[in-house]
Amino acid sequence: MPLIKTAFAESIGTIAFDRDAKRNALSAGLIAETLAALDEFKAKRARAIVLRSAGTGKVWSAGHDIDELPKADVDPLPYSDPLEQLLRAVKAFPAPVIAMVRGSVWGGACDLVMACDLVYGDETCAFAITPAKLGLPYNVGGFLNFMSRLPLNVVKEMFFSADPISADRAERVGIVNRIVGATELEQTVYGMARTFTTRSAASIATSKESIRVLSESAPINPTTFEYLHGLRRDVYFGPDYHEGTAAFLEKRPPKF
Ligand code: LCV
Repeated sequence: MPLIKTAFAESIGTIAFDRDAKRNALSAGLIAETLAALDEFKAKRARAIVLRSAGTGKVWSAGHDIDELPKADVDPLPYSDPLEQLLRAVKAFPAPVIAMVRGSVWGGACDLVMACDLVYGDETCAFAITPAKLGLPYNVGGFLNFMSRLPLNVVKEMFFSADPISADRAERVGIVNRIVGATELEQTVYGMARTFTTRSAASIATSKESIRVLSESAPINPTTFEYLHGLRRDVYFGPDYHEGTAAFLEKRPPKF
């Protein structure tokens, strides 16, 4: 069974997560299909991509597939992690990627939405980043993804509380470009995508790549990187990561 649905019309590629049984958790399989779809749309010279859920359920995506997280004592979010590969592919895609969000967005899926170029949601959308619930250390690229978009106090509220930011606040703090009514969301998103198809693809691709390079240019020296890596190791070798992932799998609240 495919884990995503895709469509291509008017030079716009659509990728819809279709794994509702697991609340569109971003498994390696689902991500592999998504990366293949992005490659196909790149070959077709897509002028815009829409990333959405195939369903109309309460959850856009439950984030990283927790069943696939290493159970302990291993970096849970290494550079090679499929979700990290997807974040880089979205940021490198040579046309705008628009997240169309209905329902709640959790963990790494929130990072994915923040990696998209534009985000539109309806009043049911909500956004949570959840390493504090799983007892795991997020990674440097992920922190920078949030810090380059949101005020630090909002970044800290999200990472410390792991609580969802509701639709109206998400618009106020800048997680989304716009919140529109549920019945207008699709036409708003595809209307913006169609606008991109009438503009210079070369100019847009250069703007997107230049903004990516400049926004990611956070100079840190090797000692600082080693220090940050050491902080992360202390957590993923620690007791909380064991407890956080076990609690989820045993369907009980974690005891930190
Ligand atoms: C695997 C799942 C998942 C899931 N993985 O439905 O940001 S970080 O650092 O934490 C990063 C590592 C990350 O992204 O971690 C994942 C963070 N995600 C979350 O914390 C969300 C966990 N899920 C939930 O809180 C609930 O499932 C929500 C609120 C999303 C939906 O609740 P709902 O009551 O609608 P269930 O909880 O009953 O889930 C339905 C099925 O989906 C599985 C879950 O185990 C269940 O499977 P079974 O029916 O086989 O029991 N599922 C949900 N999320 N991230 N599997």
